[in-house]
Order: sequence, then C-alpha cells, then structure tokens
Amino acid sequence: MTEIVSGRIPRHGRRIIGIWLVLTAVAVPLIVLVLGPHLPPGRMTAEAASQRDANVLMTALLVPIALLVVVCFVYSFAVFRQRGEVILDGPPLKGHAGAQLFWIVLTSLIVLALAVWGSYTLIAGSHGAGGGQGPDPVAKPNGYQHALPVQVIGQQWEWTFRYPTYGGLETRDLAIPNHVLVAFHVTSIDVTHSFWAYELGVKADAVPGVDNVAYVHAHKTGFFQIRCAELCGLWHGHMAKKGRVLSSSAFQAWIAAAKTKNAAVMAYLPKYNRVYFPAPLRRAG
Ligand SMILES: [Cu+2]
Repeated sequence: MTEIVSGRIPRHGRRIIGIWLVLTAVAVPLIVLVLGPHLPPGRMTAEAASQRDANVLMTALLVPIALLVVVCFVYSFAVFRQRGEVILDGPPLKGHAGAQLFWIVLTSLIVLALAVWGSYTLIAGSHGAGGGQGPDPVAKPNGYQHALPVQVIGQQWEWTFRYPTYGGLETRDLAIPNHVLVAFHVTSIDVTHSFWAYELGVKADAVPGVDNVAYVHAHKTGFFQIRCAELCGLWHGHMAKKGRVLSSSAFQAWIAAAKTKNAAVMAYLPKYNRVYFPAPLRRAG
C-alpha cells in the first residue's frame, strides 16, 4: 500500500527562492567582474568591445535562469525523493493561471528587452559594424565616409589584402593602423569563404561578386587571428594567419616596405576593382 502525502509547496517554494536569490547574488557579480574580462572577443577594437559587453550582459542574464533550473532540480532531487513506500508529492499545478501568466510575461519581457537592446546597439554607433552587412551596411559608424578601405579577398586557399588608397597594393599579410576607422571590403574570387578576424570582432562572408563591408576601429596595437569560417574546400584549414594593428608611423613604414617587396608582382595584378569575376574555364582547367 502506498500513501500519498501532500507536500507543503509554499514552504519549499520559499526555500527554493531563498537559495536561488543567495546563489544569484553571489554568481552574477562573479560573472560580471571575474569571468567578464575574459569573455571573447576582447577589447582590441570598438566593435570587439561591444560584442564582449553583449556577451557579459547575456551571461549575467542567463545565470539566474540557469540557477533557478538547477536549484529546483537539486532541491527536488534531495527533498522530494521517494523514501520507502511513501510518495511525497505536492498538489498538481494544472491550469494554474497565475503561474502561466507569470512565466509568459517574464519570458516575453526578457526576449523583447533583448531584441530592443540588440537592435539599438546594432544600429547606434559602430556596435554592429563588424558583422559584414552587404555593400550598404545598416550599421555605419560615425565618419564611415573617410574610413581607410582595405579589400579582403578570399581564394582557395589563401587570404590576400588590397589597399586601394596605396596604389592597389596587394599583400598576403594584413596590417591596419591603430585609432583609424577601417572599412573591410570582403569578397572572394572563387567559392564562398568567411573572413573571421577574431580579436577585431569582425566576421564577414566572402562571396564572389559581392562587396561585403565591415567596419572596425582599433584601440590597441598587437596581433589578431584570421581564420576562414566557411568550409571552402580541401585546404580550408590552411586559411589561417595573423594580422597586426600597428601604430600610425609603423603602418606607414609597413606600407612602404610592402610596396617594395611586392613591386615585381604588382605589374601582373588585375586592376583594383570592388569585386572580381575570374574566368570559370580557367579555374576549371
Ligand atoms: Cu575559405
């Protein structure tokens, strides 16, 4: 014979909320202050910094929700487990309008607030500029008309970079100046690649015939990782290299050196263009 014993939900509910509040009060500041500074993609550029802020906010919002689930689970596991023949159970919550309304309103508010905040930060300032939003981006940072253009060309299986304001110079290394707004014009000459400069907060598809613009404003000198983030064939994994953010004077010196180094090749390069259409037969052959 089993006996059904009604649990006293309000008392347990208060306990669960108490434990949850204490854990949340400890965990959220830890997330923001201790984990936050280590969240990707860092603060090398304005765009990366706002992506990190978004990651910190999302994590700080997610932690109380995850904790509530974990506390409910562990508490139920410990307190409501079946001991012997006695089944401990509370009254069922079927058709509890208050609980349903609370949950629907709370989750709607969280999702809508994130949507409003996301849309605002995408459009205001340069926050969403690193995403690559096609030839005419929605998110244009202040002074975008005067940004230094750098063309990023994806090709199987290499990245090359062209500097139209420096005579169409094409290099295999990427360097950009610090404290200067840069407009990456990402394109491809063969298949779809994706230009991912992790620490810059830039990820933009490289599509043949498309000029995909992503803006970036560096605040720190140093190295950054470049990857192809779109499986593009056998040697996709080979499309990794390091780029550099240089001080203004070091950038000018680097340009001068790159011009000298690439002078012999420059004569054979196609004229600088927004996009390129290689002859398909040549590629197939
Ligand atoms: Cu690729």
